[in-house]
Amino acid sequence: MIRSAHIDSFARDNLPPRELWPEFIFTLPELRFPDRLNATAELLDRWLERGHGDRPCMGTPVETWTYAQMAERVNRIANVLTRDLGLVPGNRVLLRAPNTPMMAAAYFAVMKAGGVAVATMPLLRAGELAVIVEKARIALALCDGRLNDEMEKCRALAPRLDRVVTWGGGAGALENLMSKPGYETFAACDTAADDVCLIAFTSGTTGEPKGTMHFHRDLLATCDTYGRHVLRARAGDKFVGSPPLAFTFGFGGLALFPLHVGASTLLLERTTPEDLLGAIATQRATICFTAPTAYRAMLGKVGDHDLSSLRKCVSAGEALPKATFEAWLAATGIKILDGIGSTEMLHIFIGSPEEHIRAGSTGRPVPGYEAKVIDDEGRKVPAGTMGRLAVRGPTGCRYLNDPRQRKYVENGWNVTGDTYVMDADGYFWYQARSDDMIVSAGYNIGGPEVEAALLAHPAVAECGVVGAPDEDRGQIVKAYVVLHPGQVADSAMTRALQEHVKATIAPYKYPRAIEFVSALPRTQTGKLQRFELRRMAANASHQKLAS
Ligand code: 3UK
Repeated sequence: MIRSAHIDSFARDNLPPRELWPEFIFTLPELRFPDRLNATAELLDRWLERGHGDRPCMGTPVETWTYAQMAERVNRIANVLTRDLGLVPGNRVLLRAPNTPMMAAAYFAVMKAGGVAVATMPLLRAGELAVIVEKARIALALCDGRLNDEMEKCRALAPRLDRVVTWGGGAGALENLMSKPGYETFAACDTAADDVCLIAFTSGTTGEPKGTMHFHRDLLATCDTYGRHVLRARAGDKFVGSPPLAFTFGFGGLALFPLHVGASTLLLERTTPEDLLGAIATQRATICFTAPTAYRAMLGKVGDHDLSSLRKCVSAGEALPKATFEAWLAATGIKILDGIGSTEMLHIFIGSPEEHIRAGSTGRPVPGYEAKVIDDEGRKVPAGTMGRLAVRGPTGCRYLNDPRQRKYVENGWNVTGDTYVMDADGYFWYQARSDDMIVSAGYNIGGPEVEAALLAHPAVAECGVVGAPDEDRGQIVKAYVVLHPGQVADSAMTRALQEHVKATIAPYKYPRAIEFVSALPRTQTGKLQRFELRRMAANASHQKLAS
């Protein structure tokens, strides 16, 4: 084993036992990492050594930090952490902020100092923050002053959180500490490639959140697989997007991938479809990371904005319906790169570059990863057969002290909880989350397939499809539909949508029940909350039985 730089061994001590780790694969030559590796040194400091210091690195619509400025802020924060706040390698640091350059700088500073960054979504409340503080044994937090109220409430609930240092909006204690002379340089902690540098909590829709632990080398591995082989960004690119930096989709897409190629990133605090479109147009962004719903919501307004700078669009978090892919291509000339990733795997592990895309499919495994579809016993099923998705590669699941490790990792493979079909050409077709499959009169039906069919109807803006309890069929397919403005939610519309689905996919999959709603319940990472729709559907069925 490589010598760890961690003095505080909590993260290492709470890794799952070795026999429960997934198998890690490093066959690509670019994945042969040295034993000693600090992700911040690789992603940021390297650019200064190469004379790239004056190039733009991170910005907002009103200011831009160069690589040199970013590196200096990171050094100053790292000095504050180690000299003023007593951080020793291995200590966890909670980060709480909207997407801003300071949030990114704090992330890189914690890792540069050998600490473990635990970033949290801005919308989390004190009770949820306290669970994270307890699970990851956190004594120190860096927080954007504007979000400090909830942080202080959290401190009352979780007394082990000893110190909260804020920046911006108000006292700005962090800036004061950062301004000390001599703090502009900082030698990166000599971390091992397999020292933990990040604990990312899952935005789990049910149950306690799980902490997923990632090593310094994992951050580079995702850049050298997805970044290098699928995204293929260039130094001149300007990234933009909506996912929070606390979500690994956002951390990869808005921090790791741009820095890995020396590009720049535009961080937005508000990311409505209008905000995103406006930012792309006025700031001339070239690569956009967001969720399928956001692409759908932007579609209606694409004509009002100059998107000529845009050259790549990435979609993840949920399946990208074929109708959205095609409408976006027609409107912008860009083929959206769909890709499935997970917090456990750090980032995207299946997804194809533009020239290999098959609309409606997630794509083929990212170079460096292997994927297969397995049955309930873990045996590989033939092409064309539905089953559970299993993957392995240079990154993988290591939960922080959690019995659910045994569920995610089977025989060295990461089992994501998704039902997939692989076709004869090796393309992976998403069906549903495994526990979301609808079983109606003996048929297995994936809600997303019905959603994709409904979305191809011009009246439909958004929809969610789940199983509703039914006496005769066990479950029936029920659709919750948000119509475009001006469309009428009546029985004629219900029939029209049902006929449309029957004409698009196998008729037995059509939604026997349709309910029109004004909005769909979503998680903080933008995912449809199917359990909430199922709860609504179950309530509605019970009411019907009772009446
Ligand atoms: C689902 C998808 C179909 C799937 C994530 C990119 O979403 C991310 O991480 P989470 O831990 O959720 C993982 C689960 O989300 N999913 C994600 N992408 C797709 N389903 N098509 C897709 N393209 O159920 C997966 O198991 O929140 C995504 C990068 C980093 C991430 N953390």
